[in-house]
Amino acid sequence: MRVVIALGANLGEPRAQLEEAIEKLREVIVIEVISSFYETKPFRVSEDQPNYINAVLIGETKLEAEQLMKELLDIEERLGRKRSTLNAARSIDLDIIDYQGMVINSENLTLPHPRAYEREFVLQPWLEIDPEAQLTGFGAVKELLAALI
Ligand code: PH2
Ligand code: MG
Ligand code: MG
Repeated sequence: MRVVIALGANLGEPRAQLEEAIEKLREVIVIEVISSFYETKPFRVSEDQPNYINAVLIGETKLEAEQLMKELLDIEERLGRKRSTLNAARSIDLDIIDYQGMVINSENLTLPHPRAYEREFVLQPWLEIDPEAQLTGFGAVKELLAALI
């Protein structure tokens, strides 16, 4: 299955943590393309936070979506992620943005990612690696991005 994964970090050594996460993701995803790393301002967070480093990658996985999500959470934990409040600063965040264009609304997983459409820090790197990208239910990534900036 073709998957689009967003990576982000704004604590510790964000670039090194993204690199390390990418190596661990290779255990479950055959990665085809990785975007540049973007330094971005914290978006919709309640307190003062450092800038983020964000990236997006596209690859193929044999895992089902829920299984893949579990693996992402496991990698976050191995990289030392501590969960506190929603949108708190973090050492690594791995989100499934799209899984083969599927729509899922389960207790543990909502696909496509429900906030991707308004996040420049996701749409910009995604467009870089797939100029034709479509966000299921929302439209062309190129147009979603243009609507934001
Ligand atoms: N992640 C969030 C909230 N806000 N802002 C930026 N720039 N980058 C992120 O990865 C990010 C954010 C919650 O996941
Ligand atoms: Mg996130
Ligand atoms: Mg997350």
